[in-house]
Amino acid sequence: MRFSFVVSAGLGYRIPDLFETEASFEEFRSALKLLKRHGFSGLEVNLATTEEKTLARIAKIIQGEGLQLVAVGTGLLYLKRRYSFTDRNAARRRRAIASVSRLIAFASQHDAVVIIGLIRGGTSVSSSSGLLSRALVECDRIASEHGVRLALEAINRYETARLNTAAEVASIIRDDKLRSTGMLLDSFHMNIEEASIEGTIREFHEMISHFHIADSNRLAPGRGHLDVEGQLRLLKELGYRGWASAEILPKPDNASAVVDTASFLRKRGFLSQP
Ligand SMILES: [Mn+2]
Repeated sequence: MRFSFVVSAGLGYRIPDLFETEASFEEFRSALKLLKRHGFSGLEVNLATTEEKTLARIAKIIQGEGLQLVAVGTGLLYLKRRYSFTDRNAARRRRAIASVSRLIAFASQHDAVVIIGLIRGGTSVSSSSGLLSRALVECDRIASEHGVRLALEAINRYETARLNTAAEVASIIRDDKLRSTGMLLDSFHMNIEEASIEGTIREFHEMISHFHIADSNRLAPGRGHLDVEGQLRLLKELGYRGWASAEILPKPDNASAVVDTASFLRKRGFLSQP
């Protein structure tokens, strides 16, 4: 198991205007330098843009800093642009799928997974679950054409009305025969939805294609009351070989979030000295 850190306009190392202003590209570069210095080898971004030129520029910075892009999040397409797989408006559904498709092509150049999170839509249930299935089947087909894995995230009920638990994610993957789609488990969401976090990891570990770590309050591990160490030991014991990304609130600030996460992981032998 290897460790990465989210850099985005929202969670993780937060740059509010990320990839929207000139200055934000320089700040992005500084963020990567800090991650590298603290021993992280991977990075996860959440993208609201699918513009070729911007994606190429992002890739160049990541490469220049010697980090690996391990996951591309798509939730900002929903949060910033209101694109969703379950929108009643067909044009917006098309735009959601087309945008994810472009990010799948981008991810394929980096061996990164593409996260399917809030792009499924938020807490209002205004459409049939058929729309969600149709979009997932199409994205799964596009992903398989590109040799990319999708990571379908179980997200808590306060953020979305659909696929809140690992069991629900597992069912849709099986029922819709999604061959390029795995599961994304997130400590923070599991703590809200699952009867047992360890039990969930044990039951579904073979389907996990990406993992998010955070403590109970979504701060760095060790700053809340979850046994994040136990979760990581269990993943390791079960042979999980993917990435675990810190997706945490940058409190009190970005640098402390990185330093606290790195020192938690290093003290417990998960991260080696940089
Ligand atoms: Mn997450």
